[in-house]
Amino acid sequence: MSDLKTRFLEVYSVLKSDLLNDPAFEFTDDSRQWVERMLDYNVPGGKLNRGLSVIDSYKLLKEGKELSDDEIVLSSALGWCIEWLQAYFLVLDDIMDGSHTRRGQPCWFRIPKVGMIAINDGILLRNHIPRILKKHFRQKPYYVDLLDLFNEVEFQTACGQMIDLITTLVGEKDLSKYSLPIHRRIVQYKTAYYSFYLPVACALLMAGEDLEKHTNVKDILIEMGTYFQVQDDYLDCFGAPEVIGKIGTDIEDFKCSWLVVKALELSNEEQKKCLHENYGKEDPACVAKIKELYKDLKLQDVFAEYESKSYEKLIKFIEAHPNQSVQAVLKSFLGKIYKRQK
Ligand code: GPP
Ligand code: MG
Ligand code: MG
Ligand code: MG
Repeated sequence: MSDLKTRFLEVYSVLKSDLLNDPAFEFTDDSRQWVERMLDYNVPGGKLNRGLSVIDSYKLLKEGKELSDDEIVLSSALGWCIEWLQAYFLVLDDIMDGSHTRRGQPCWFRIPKVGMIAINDGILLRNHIPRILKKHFRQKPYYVDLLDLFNEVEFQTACGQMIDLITTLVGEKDLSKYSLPIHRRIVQYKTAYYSFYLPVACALLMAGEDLEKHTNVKDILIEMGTYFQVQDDYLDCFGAPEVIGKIGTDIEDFKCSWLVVKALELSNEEQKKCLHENYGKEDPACVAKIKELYKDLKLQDVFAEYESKSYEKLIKFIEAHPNQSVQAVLKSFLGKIYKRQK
């Protein structure tokens, strides 16, 4: 394991212990145990790309200079705030999507003793973020900007989640309303801001930068986040569950996924009929028919083409950026997700 990742994981234990001893609440042994188990189950088990990106980006912005202990702890704490945000979103998203597994284990709400307590656990995870920020950043000149950034991004994500959910109502009446522009709008809001813009924006704030001056960086990151969610949509159907750690539900859930939009674009009348008859049904036979159709339409090849085109386009955008360290930040991020299998 790289040294920074080890340091990053050490900071998790410190943050957890602070939260479990938060003087604003009189913990009992039971409540402390509940929170500890809930955190260990939901926060650290992912790829940690978003969290680690804060440290990586901050280091690159400092032109690769060795970071002081204090800088490592602070950038890790910000990285963990994003991982906490992600845990909060995922706990609730899995309830809304009726998912079964996440990160190779049952979704938190599927644990018999948890059930709908998971909703409150989601709220708790969300409330831990300002507590971490207060403890570590209250005295910093960029504290208000950090709080504002997390608020803005959370709002955008919740709006994205809303349109992800209500679009299925429109689709239920008429699947042919699903289109690439609608898909783009959903994924930009539900995924790109918190997964791509937020980590880099945190690093920029820590480095004393003014976010208003970095709108071009934001545009590139939103583009990258869109590409990332297309990958997520693709893996939902074509990924190996043991590798991605989750079983896809987009077909059953009638989602406006990149795959169904492409399928609608490429289908003849008969294939469209098959889509209309089988998309959005729980019945495994219907799901199998949709997957068959996706294969007949060679969506794997269509995706591979999209993937390499997106990569080329993003590299061009990045290389047009005037600042070399910003270019390095963006390229490092892109390198982590290009052709990902999970
Ligand atoms: C990913 O969508 C989007 C989120 C996890 C944001 C959720 C936002 C909330 C306000 C709860 P997805 O459902 O495609 O992700 P996955 O495939 O991982 O379930
Ligand atoms: Mg989901
Ligand atoms: Mg979802
Ligand atoms: Mg998905």
